[in-house]
Amino acid sequence: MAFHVRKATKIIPHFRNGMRLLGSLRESPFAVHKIGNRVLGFENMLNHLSAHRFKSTEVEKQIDSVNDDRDNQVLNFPGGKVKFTPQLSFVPEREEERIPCFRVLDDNGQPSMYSNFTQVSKEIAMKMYNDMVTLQTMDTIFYEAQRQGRISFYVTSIGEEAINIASAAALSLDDLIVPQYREAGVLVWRGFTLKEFASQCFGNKYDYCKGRQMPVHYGSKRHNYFTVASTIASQIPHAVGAAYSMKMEKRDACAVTYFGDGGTSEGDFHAALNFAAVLEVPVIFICRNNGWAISTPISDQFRSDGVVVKGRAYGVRSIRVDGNDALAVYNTVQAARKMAIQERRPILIEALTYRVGHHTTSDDSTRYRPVEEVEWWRVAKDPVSRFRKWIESNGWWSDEAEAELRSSLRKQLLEAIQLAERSEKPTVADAFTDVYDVPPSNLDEQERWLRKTIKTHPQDYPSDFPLF
Ligand SMILES: Cc1ncc(C[n+]2csc(CCOP(=O)(O)OP(=O)(O)O)c2C)c(N)n1
Ligand SMILES: [Mg+2]
Repeated sequence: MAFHVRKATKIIPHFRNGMRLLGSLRESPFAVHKIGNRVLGFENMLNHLSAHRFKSTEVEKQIDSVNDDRDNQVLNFPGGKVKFTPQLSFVPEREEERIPCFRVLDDNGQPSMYSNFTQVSKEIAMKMYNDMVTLQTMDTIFYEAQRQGRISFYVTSIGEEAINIASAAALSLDDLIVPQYREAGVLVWRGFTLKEFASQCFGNKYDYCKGRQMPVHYGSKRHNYFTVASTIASQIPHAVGAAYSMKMEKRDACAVTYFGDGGTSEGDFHAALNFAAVLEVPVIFICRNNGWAISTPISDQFRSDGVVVKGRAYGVRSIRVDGNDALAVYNTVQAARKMAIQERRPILIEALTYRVGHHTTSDDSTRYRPVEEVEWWRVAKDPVSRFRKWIESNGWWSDEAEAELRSSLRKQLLEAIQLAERSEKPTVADAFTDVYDVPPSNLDEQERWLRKTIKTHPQDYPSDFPLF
């Protein structure tokens, strides 16, 4: 302890002197410094000292403009010229007009005649509808299975089908998905089968995670879909890191991360946006602003005009879109992807929607929000029926096709569930593998304890888990 105190008292004055030196250097932007035979300006010196970073055009522009301050009406400050003003005025906390929301289809599924949207082909539109109904049906049946005690937990995406499916439709399989937990539809779009969904929820031996995760924590390397992280917002910086590596490899792809309104209150969201802007990486941030973070309404989450405005604070191009309009989401994500990849820049999308279901099967939302509010969104704002009206008006869909699709999906899902339920569970040994190359001694010890406990109390151990 004494050692640490002594060391600290020695270090602090050096630290202070260092800071003073940096401060005085900052005050004199024209100061020059010698390193070896090279004479460097202050900004160049900082650049020289900083760790190597992948080429970033913005930063270079900034450095070039530092010594070019000839007009005393402006301050030539890193980042661009700043005009002086004699007015003492603060930047308002929000604009009077809220940021508008991009929409293509109205509530009756009719496209706005003024919208400059890109038409989707019949083939894509039919797959979008098919997959939205698949997600809806899957949610209904897995939810019932949880209520019957057959699986331990479930999360639905009810009300958010358009964000799930239309965003996935606008992406390429090469784009890496870094999800939260309410985006199973992206996997539906990418071809994760009903059997794969059911195996994960039942934690059987076909589950890629071998039963070591809660239900709905899907992940699939084959589908370029990172395993679900339900530690809120922790996935957002991961997506930025992945996008940075894609930039270095000059890949024709981007990283796409999803999160909720609640996630934007975590530090990880802010750090991620800032890193993404500064490093200029091809990442799309998709915020599903569904009004609630479990029982916390957005009015208790932030006082800004939602999430879209936060992009500007970090220098991230942003847009607000109607998350219940599949055509608007599709167009938005398609345009965002193009900009992200071609211009190597992050894009923030705030999709306005509503969480129609309870937060999870562990929640009862009637305790904290009016049932009428839920009903209004469920009936008047349903994204699936809005899209259906549009495909019907194009002559692509009928009542018969609808009945056939829903009954076929129900049958396939019930079969998938029965199969997953009957399949063997992973072994006890699997609980201890896949993390360490050589398991540490404490893990071996825990396995021995577990096996001993099972031997001593066999009646407390589920009989369908093989020991080896
Ligand atoms: C770091 C962290 N804090 C708290 C929780 C508990 N928690 C689980 S979901 C959730 C709300 C998230 O809301 P939001 O981000 O809006 O997503 P939504 O569920 O609405 O899709 C919270 C607080 C958690 N999982 N992780
Ligand atoms: Mg939310």
